[in-house]
Amino acid sequence: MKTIIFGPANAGKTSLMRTTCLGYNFMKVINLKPTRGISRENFIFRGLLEISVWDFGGQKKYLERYFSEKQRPVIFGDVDVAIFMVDATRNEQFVRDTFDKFLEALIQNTPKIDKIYVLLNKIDLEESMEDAVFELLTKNLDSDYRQRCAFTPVSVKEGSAQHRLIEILDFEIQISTLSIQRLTGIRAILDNLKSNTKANYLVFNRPDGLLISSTFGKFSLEPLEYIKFEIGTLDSNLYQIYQKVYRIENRMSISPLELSLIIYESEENYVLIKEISDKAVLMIITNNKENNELNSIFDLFKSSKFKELENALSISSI
Ligand SMILES: Nc1nc2c(ncn2[C@@H]2O[C@H](COP(=O)(O)OP(=O)(O)OP(=O)(O)O)[C@@H](O)[C@H]2O)c(=O)[nH]1
Ligand SMILES: [Mg+2]
Repeated sequence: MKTIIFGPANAGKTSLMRTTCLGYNFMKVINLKPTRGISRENFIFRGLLEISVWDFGGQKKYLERYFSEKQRPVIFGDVDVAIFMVDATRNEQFVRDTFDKFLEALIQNTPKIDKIYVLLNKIDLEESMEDAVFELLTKNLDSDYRQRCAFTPVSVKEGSAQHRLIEILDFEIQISTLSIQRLTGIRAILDNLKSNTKANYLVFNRPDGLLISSTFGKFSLEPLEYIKFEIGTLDSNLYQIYQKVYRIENRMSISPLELSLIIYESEENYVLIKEISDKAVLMIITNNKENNELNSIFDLFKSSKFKELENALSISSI
């Protein structure tokens, strides 16, 4: 699914892409360099939808190239999701000119595109003039173009831009038959696991950290829609220590992948975190603290149902 994130320099396009699709936090993208030309990356969004994100460097020298006769069809053809992003602190005619050229090139090369998402970013800043920028972009805009555009004031820093992008891509999941088939398969396995153990199961995708499916219902259900499992939780020096202990005991070394289960304990239940290959993380919340509940979960890891879950998740990453 071709997803383009277009707009003038410094709008926050790369920051949005990295924080949403790679699960980075804002601090990690604060020192990004301007994107040089086009950067294309493939992701499996939410473990369900294959997306190819085209992130465009917005400096003037690149913009001219994108609109050239030669590049237009390649760049603006066959677009599935179109996002135009601007820095809402910049109320400049140049931004409008770029928007006009963008709309024209997009609609000419992908006439069927019926939603164009326009993000007015950086509203966390005091200098943000999102209302004026909205005026700038919509004044005397062709009514057909206007109808296709959905404007949203957002902030990558505060997270609302990521929520908007997730909402946009979740909508695409819901209209993709293949994604829905994958989802139905995974959900059926989780429900089956639950019926054997009473625990609740949640599967999170790597690397975006978003929920793929759970025994609580739809992934887009509040309050789980935007929740992110921070994979970093599993990264610690545990493996190093473990390896040293192994050496003391003169045993063969073991790969970090085989250290893949963490158990937390609360007053009322256990929370188990298990890595499923490098594609997903399974969280299990037990219903009680009885030993046989834990034992049946351990049995499950060795069972064919668990293999089925692994397979279902790896199929979703082809
Ligand atoms: N305050 C604030 N700063 C932001 C926000 N989003 C991005 N930035 C900052 O804006 C700067 C530019 O962000 P980028 O993501 O590199 O912008 P870009 O649109 O990819 O820029 P080009 O690649 O040159 O086209 C970075 O310093 C970001 O940290 C936001 O919501 N609020
Ligand atoms: Mg960039």
